[in-house]
Amino acid sequence: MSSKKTILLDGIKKGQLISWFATTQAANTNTVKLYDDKTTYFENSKATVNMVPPLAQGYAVVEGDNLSIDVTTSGNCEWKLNHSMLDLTTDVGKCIGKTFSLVGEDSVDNDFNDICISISAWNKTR
Ligand SMILES: [Ca+2]
Repeated sequence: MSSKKTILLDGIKKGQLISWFATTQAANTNTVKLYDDKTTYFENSKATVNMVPPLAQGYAVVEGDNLSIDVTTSGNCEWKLNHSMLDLTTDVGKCIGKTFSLVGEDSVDNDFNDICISISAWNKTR
């Protein structure tokens, strides 16, 4: 048995510049895929309790719509995922981007270090 969940990164849009950092600290083989309807930005797997090296890190300009993340674990438990999407704002409150954070638990000890993903997205001005 394995568990796969998909999260739509609604709020991060085509044309924004994104950067990402993802890692795992898990005995199971955990996989993260970041993609939209035009391209896949990365799809990597890790199966080690060492948090380094990271699962993935990089940047891109978002090419399509419906930017999404798939997280898959080879373990026997259903993923428990906590995630948030926040506005990046100017000093007067204008929204100029988003930050997305996710942590996940793939087993029963509830340390929520089995997956960790951070994505920042900024509006491109030209
Ligand atoms: Ca755990």
